[in-house]
Order: sequence, then C-alpha cells, then structure tokens
Amino acid sequence: MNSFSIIFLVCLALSSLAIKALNVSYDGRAITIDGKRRVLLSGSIHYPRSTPEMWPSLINKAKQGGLNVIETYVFWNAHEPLHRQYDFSGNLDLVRFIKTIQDEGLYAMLRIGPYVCAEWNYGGFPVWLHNIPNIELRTNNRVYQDEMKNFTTKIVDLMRHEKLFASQGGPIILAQIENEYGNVMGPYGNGGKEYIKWCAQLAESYQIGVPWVMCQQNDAPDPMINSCNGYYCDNFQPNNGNKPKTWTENWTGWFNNWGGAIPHRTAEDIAFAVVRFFQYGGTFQNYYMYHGGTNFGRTSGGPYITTSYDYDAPLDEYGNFNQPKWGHLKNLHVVLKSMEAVLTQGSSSTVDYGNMTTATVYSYAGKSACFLGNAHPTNDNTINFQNVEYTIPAWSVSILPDCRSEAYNTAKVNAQTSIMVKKQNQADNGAEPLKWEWMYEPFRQMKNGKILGNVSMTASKLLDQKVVTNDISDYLWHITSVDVQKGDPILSNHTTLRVKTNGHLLHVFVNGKRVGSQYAKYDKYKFDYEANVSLKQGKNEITLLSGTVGLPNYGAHFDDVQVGIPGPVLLITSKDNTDIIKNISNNSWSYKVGLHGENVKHYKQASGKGWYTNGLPTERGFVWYKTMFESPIGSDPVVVDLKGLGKGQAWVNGNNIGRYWPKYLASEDGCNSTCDFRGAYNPSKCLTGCGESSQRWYHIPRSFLTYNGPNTLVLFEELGGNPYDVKFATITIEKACANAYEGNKLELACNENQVISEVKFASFGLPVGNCGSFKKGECDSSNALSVIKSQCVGQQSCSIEVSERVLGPTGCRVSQLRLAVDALCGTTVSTEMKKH
Ligand SMILES: *[C@@H]1O[C@H](CO)[C@@H](O)[C@H](O)[C@H]1NC(C)=O
Ligand SMILES: *[C@@H]1O[C@H](CO)[C@@H](O)[C@H](O)[C@H]1NC(C)=O
Ligand SMILES: *[C@@H]1O[C@H](CO)[C@@H](O)[C@H](O)[C@H]1NC(C)=O
Ligand SMILES: *[C@@H]1O[C@H](CO)[C@@H](O)[C@H](O)[C@H]1NC(C)=O
Ligand SMILES: *[C@@H]1O[C@H](CO)[C@@H](O)[C@H](O)[C@H]1NC(C)=O
Ligand SMILES: *[C@@H]1O[C@H](CO)[C@@H](O)[C@H](O)[C@H]1NC(C)=O
Ligand SMILES: *[C@@H]1O[C@H](CO)[C@@H](O)[C@H](O)[C@H]1NC(C)=O
Ligand SMILES: *[C@@H]1O[C@H](CO)[C@@H](O)[C@H](O)[C@H]1NC(C)=O
Ligand SMILES: *[C@@H]1O[C@H](CO)[C@@H](O)[C@H](O)[C@H]1NC(C)=O
Ligand SMILES: CC(=O)N[C@H]1CO[C@H](CO)[C@@H](O)[C@@H]1O
Repeated sequence: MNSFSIIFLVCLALSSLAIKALNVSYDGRAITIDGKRRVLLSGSIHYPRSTPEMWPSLINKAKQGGLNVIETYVFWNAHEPLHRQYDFSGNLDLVRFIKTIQDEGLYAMLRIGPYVCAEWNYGGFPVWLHNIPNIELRTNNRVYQDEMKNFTTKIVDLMRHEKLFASQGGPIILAQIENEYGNVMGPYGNGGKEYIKWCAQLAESYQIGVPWVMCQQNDAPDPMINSCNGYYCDNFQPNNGNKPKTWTENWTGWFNNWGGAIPHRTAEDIAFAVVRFFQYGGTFQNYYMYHGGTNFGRTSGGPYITTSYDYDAPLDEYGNFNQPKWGHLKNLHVVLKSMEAVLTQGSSSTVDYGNMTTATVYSYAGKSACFLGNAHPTNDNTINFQNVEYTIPAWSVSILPDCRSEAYNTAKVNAQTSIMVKKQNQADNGAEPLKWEWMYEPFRQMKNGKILGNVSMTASKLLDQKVVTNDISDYLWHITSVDVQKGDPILSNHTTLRVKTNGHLLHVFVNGKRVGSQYAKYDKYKFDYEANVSLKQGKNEITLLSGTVGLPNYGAHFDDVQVGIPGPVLLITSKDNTDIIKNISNNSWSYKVGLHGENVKHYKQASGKGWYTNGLPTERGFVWYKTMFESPIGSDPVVVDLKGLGKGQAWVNGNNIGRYWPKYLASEDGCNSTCDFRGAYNPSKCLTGCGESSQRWYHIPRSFLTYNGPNTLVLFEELGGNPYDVKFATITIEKACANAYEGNKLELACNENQVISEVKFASFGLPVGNCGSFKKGECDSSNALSVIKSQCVGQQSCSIEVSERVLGPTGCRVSQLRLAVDALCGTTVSTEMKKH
C-alpha cells in the first residue's frame, strides 16, 4: 500500500465519521437532496431473502450496476413472531442491512408497511394479530391501529436510534407507510378512507425528516407521495402537481408458483419500460426485484409461492449477475445519470410521429437531450428527426443525450449473456454415495381411546386452521372418534367420507390406517375430498391432517380467508337408494399443532436416537430422512438437487432452507423456445420449464455450511420420494456470449474466481443466430477472432471497442455492424491448487 492510498483511506474513514445530515424533499419534478433534483435508480433487495454474508456483495453489485438506492420492505411477522417478542438477529438484522447500504455509499428506501404483500407469508402480518379479539386488519379499527402503530413506532425508533435517516446523516431518503392499499380499498368503504388518513397522520407524526410514499394510493393525503407499481408506468401521474412521478415497483420479472412454469421478462422490455418512464417525466424508479433471493423456511406466501424468489431479477437467486439483464440495465443507468440535470431541470416537449412513435426533447441551459420512442409492437419505424433519419426498432426507445447520436437503444443489447451451469459437487464425484438414515412420522394419534402427545385445543366444531396453529407449523391434526352401534348402516362397505377443505393438502386416516391424500391444484385451493372407508363396530378414530403451503398475501380482507378444513365432514352411506348422512362436523375434535418430528426437532439432531439405517423406505410419505455431506469447495453458490423427492421441507444444519415440491410439475403447455420482447409483457408470455418440476434446485447459503466436519441435511417427506437422487452442486458460468453494436464496448467477464479459457467464436460484421449458436453472416472481419483471443484469453474480464479500427475491416457498408463472441469460462490455476 502506498502513502497515497493510506491518505485516501484515512479520508474515507474521516468522511464516514463526519456524518452529514441531508435535506431530502421533493417537488413536482423530482426528489431533491440538499436542494438538488435527482434521478434516482433504485432496486429492491429484501434482507430476509438472503443472508448477512451475502449482503455486501449483493449491494456492491447493485452499485456496480448503476443503482443509487436500495429499497426494502420491513417484515413484521419475521420480527415479531410472537406478540412483543422480537427478532432482529441473523438475516433479520435490519440495522446491519441498512448500514451495509450506507457502507457502499448508497441511499435506502424503507417501506415499513407494515402490510407488505411481497409474496411473503400472510403479507407480512403476524398470525397472532388476526387472532386478537375484535380486530379487523387494514381498516379503521382501534385494536389493529394500536398494534400497527406499536410496530411502526418500534421500527422508526430503531432507525432513529441508529441515526439511519438521511436527516440524521443516515442513508434512508424515503419511507413508506401501508402498501398498495388503493388497489383493494373499495370493499373497506368509509373505514378504508379514514384508515388511509390515519396512516398519513401517523407517518407525519414521526417527524423523520424524509418524505413518505404511499404506493398505488391515488388519494394519498398530502404530503404523502403517491406512486405507481406495475410493468409500465409511463402514463402514471401523481395526484398533485407538486409531487414527482415516482415508480416504486417496476416488476423485473415475476414470481413462480408450485405447479407453474418459470416466468421471464426480457432485458429489452424492462429497459423499454424504464426509458419510457423517463421519457415521460419520471425521475425515481425502483426495480422490483433487483435481487429476489430465497423464501427460506415457511416465509413464502401465496398460497403456493415457490421457495425460490428468483424473480428473473438482474441478480439471480444466488447473487450472480443475471446476464444480459444486469448489464443491459447498467449501460442504461450510465446514460440516464449523464442526463440528470436536463431530465430534472429541463422543459420537455413531445411530438407524435404517428404509428406509435414519439420524440421527446428536454432542454435546459442551452443543452438538449432526446428520446425517440416506438411503442408499436411489431413495426420498426423510421422518422426524420431534426433533419436526420433514425430507425427505431419496434417496442424500443433510443436515447440521444445530445439529440444527435444514439447512446442507447432499449432493443439493442450490448451486454453479455452468461450461461450458468450447476456443477456436481467435487466431493461427490467418484466418492461414496450419500448414506441415508430415516424415521417414520407417526400418524396413529390415539391409543386405547386416549390421544397421544399434546392436544392444543378441543372444540365441538371445525376451526380456522391459523386460529389454532398461530401458523407456527404448516400442519394441524384433527382427531375425533365416532362410535358406531351394531346395525348402523354406516358399517356397510359402501360408506364414503367426504371432507370439504379450503386446502391446501389433506391426509386422511381411519383407525390408524392411511386412507388417502389429496392436494389442491395451483389456483384452485378449495376441494372436496372423498374416499370409501370401512368402519368397525364400536369406537373409530378419524384423523384428518391438514397442511398449508403459504398463507394468502393479497386482496381485500385476504387475512380473513379461512384456511384448512371449514367442513362439513360427513359420513355417507346409502340404504334403499336414499343417502344416510352422519354429519360429524360438530363432533368433539381434538387439535394438535405440528408434526411430531417438528415438535421434537428432528432437524436439529446431527446424531441421535431413533434413526434407522436399514430398510430405507422410498416412495412413501411421512418419512424423515437424514444424511451427512461435505461442503463443496470454493465460493460459488451451493444448491441441492431434490429432483427425486415429493413434497416437504428441508433443513441444513438446522436451518430451514424452505419447502420443496419437485414432484409438482408445471403444465406441458405455455412455453415457447422463442421469446419476443415486443408487445406488452404479462407473466405467461416468456415461460420456461414446462412439464418440469416448478423447482428442483434449492439454495444452501454458504454461511449455513461448515467446513470442518460434515454437514447434516434433514428432509421431511410428506408425499413419497426417493432420496437416493439427492445431489449437491455449485453454480458457475460455463459459457459467456456477447454481442455488441459498433460504437459500443463489448465487455466479457467470467466469475471472480474464473478466467476466459477459450474463445470459440468471434465475428465482427453481420453475424446471425443467438448466443451459443452464432454463425458468420454476409460479411465479416478476418481479424476479429485473433484480436479477441489475444485480449481476453486468460483474463477474468476484457473490454473491446467495437470498431473496424480495432477489429479490422468488414468489407460491408451498413449501419448495424455488430460483434458476436462465444467464450468459455474456466477455473483459474490458483483455485484449482487450493483444492489439493
Ligand atoms: C430543504 O429543501 C427544500 C427543497 O429544496 C427547501 O424548500 C427547504 O427550504 C430545505 N429545508 C431546509 C431546512 O434547508
Ligand atoms: C407497544 O406495546 C407495549 C405493550 O404491549 C408497550 O410496552 C410498548 O411501549 C409499546 N410500544 C410503543 C412504541 O408504543
Ligand atoms: C405508418 O407506417 C406505415 C408502414 O410502415 C407507413 O406506410 C405510414 O406512412 C406510416 N404513417 C405515418 C403517419 O407515418
Ligand atoms: C408437550 O408439551 C410439553 C410442555 O409444553 C413439552 O415439554 C413437550 O415437549 C411436548 N411434547 C410433544 C411431543 O410435543
Ligand atoms: C365388507 O367387506 C368385507 C370383505 O371385504 C366382508 O368380509 C364384509 O362382510 C363386508 N361387510 C358388509 C357389511 O358388507
Ligand atoms: C367407492 O366405491 C364405489 C364402489 O363400491 C366406487 O364406485 C367409487 O368410485 C368409490 N369412491 C371413491 C372415492 O373411491
Ligand atoms: C353439517 O354440520 C355443519 C355444522 O353445523 C353444517 O354447517 C353443515 O351444513 C351440515 N351439513 C350437512 C350436509 O348436514
Ligand atoms: C352444530 O353446532 C351448531 C352450533 O354450534 C348448530 O347451530 C348446528 O345445528 C350443529 N349442527 C349439527 C349438524 O348438529
Ligand atoms: C412462439 O412465439 C413466437 C414468437 O413470439 C410466435 O410466433 C409463436 O406463435 C409462438 N408459438 C406458440 C406455440 O405459442
Ligand atoms: C398494479 C399494476 O400496475 N398492475 C399492472 C401490472 O402490469 C399488468 C400487465 O401490464 C397490468 O395488467 C396490471 O394492471
């Protein structure tokens, strides 16, 4: 380290000590910071969906990607799992997360809610809240408002105590109260209107010194900023000319459901949406999500949201660059930031050229910046703009920061595409197969007329599942006994048990024997279960096990939707062609919360009694499995392949890595190998993975693993599967392909611990085809391949100017010359050495 860098570091340390309060405000054009209007590019990263060990890298990658704000919700049910018992530890350490943002020199937006939606279990509400007498959520209800206030105050106080608001020198420049309430407000009537006023007053009363936002709330009272969420927000206008046009959620992709294929949104279409927003006066926009991450444990909402919350975001579930999306947006951010003054101060005028093509000119202090937009879904359009012909591809916007030359077009991707692969764990290769131990989850619940284990509640009716469980488990046992006298017609062999359930899974047992199971299909959670049962004379034990797969998180009164078995539960037999119905809904039901294995914490036992090694059962439900494994070497993200399994939950060293359900396959239909970015996006437009498991790979964060000794994987298998296929893998880049137009730079990078090992293809001219299958086109420079090889092979990354000067003459005279490269990424020698 030289003396210059020491001085630099000292200055850095001093500057972060000398905390400077910022004046954050807004006007009709933009958020202002110390009086200066800003272009703010924000991205959502939800702290509980990754780990503190991942945060610095995620936030740094967001910064490299050109963001200046990180946005997060605050998750009430995670922080207050039991009334007045708080948890801010591990990945719930909100203060540490905000400080990590500050350490990177970025701003933060804190969306407190406390209702968050977010595909998060129960929208972030704790279930105990629902269970308080006389409460009504999200409306003018004293009991609810007192609880909401108690929690929001707790969060505001925590932030204030740590001096995290910008007015105190911290990074938080914006806060949010409530969330998307405008979408559902109607059914709440006047109570809803009163409530939103109360929310605004509550927020104002905190005097945090930074503006508050209410998204999707057209009647947001002043000074709350109302903002837009959606795929496109260019037509949005705030409810008052003194508020800036703010986009709190630009959905970068979409979430996945059990039983669904995987949604994608193209880089071209997101860029199009962002640029149109700025073309039409927007100045703050947030990518929802920038990093989606993982729904660990039982945090996914829904019902039926998968454990992966990848969202096709610019950073993938594991924190890798999702290329070309990350790079294409990064290139956009550079251009937008260069135009900050003119976009936030300038006057603008838009001319309509017909065919959905418009030109917008921003002018300020003698300078101009222009947008040429074409919203036609199929036609490229050529316009004569200020005496120059410009061709604007369909569904794209060109940015001309000087109103002459195109610096960016949303449809022309100059960023690389990375093909990620899952490499089987080295330690598994050629090593012995995993050794499994197992245990049954008992389903016999009665012995000699007495119920085994702890009964939580007894009632002569069927109860809403979450009221009984407080949602501490997915599972609730319902146990009753039916006394049958000799001669009762239900002793016939044609007796049917019918159970009406709101879902999501039901397992039925009679006299300790499994009768059958059924689960709801995605999108149709209510079902009637029917099975033929044979009862015996005397006492019969009827046991219903109901399982939920994430509580609802969206809609008016979603919190009141009953889950589990509302009944009726009927025994039906027919005699002389008439149905005889025994209605056992009002029987005395004993309720037991959770599985035995959950209650005694099988997942915490590295060793322990009761595990069998012989006779491993497969394709059978209600089995706990356990194995030991070595951590994969290196720093690449780790996943476990659960393809052979049915449905259940998985734990690594006691950490719940989420629900798994690989046996639930997505429908065969709806995928298309080509994805046209043009035309309005919807989540069913660019699907992959039809006919495959909705989720096969499950993320194990590195910090869950230990390197000195074996790790434990425990599975609870509910429906039946085969653990012999379980494999561990790491995720890395195998191929990188890049494509850049003349006048741009082609940038190619492998992971931090890799180098570009080979260049398989390079052509500068008019190459055709897609990443991985590029071919030479009509014209081509003969030097391209050797230039790329000499500059890139052996390097972690390289950057090449795309021009005839660097790459040699192409012999063709067209405006759309491009360079296409296919390369391979490989492990460097040094990391290879570390393995031996
Ligand atoms: C903060 O900035 C706003 C907008 O520029 C300005 O109106 C206000 O006077 C400033 N407040 C302080 C205390 O400087
Ligand atoms: C929240 O409620 C508890 C009582 O349950 C009370 O002690 C505490 O002061 C309240 N917190 C706030 C910030 O109102
Ligand atoms: C719209 O496009 C069509 C075909 O590209 C062209 O013939 C027509 O002149 C265009 N209309 C305008 C108003 O530019
Ligand atoms: C039953 O409850 C007791 C007391 O709460 C607890 O110690 C015990 O572990 C529970 N047993 C089971 C099997 O859940
Ligand atoms: C029910 O079926 C069993 C054999 O499956 C038979 O032994 C029994 O008699 C039948 N009971 C009645 C009531 O039909
Ligand atoms: C019950 O048994 C009858 C014949 O005895 C059969 O027709 C019916 O499909 C069975 N119902 C179910 C749900 O299995
Ligand atoms: C069974 O009893 C429940 C509870 O009283 C009732 O809601 C339901 O309508 C009854 N069903 C039938 C078919 O009798
Ligand atoms: C079940 O109990 C409720 C009262 O809790 C009663 O209104 C209803 O009639 C009962 N149903 C049956 C089938 O007994
Ligand atoms: C697949 O996408 C292409 C391009 O968008 C479209 O032309 C084609 O009809 C689609 N095929 C199916 C089966 O949906
Ligand atoms: C809340 C919101 O803006 N939703 C919109 C999201 O985008 C889809 C597809 O464009 C629209 O249908 C929704 O209205």
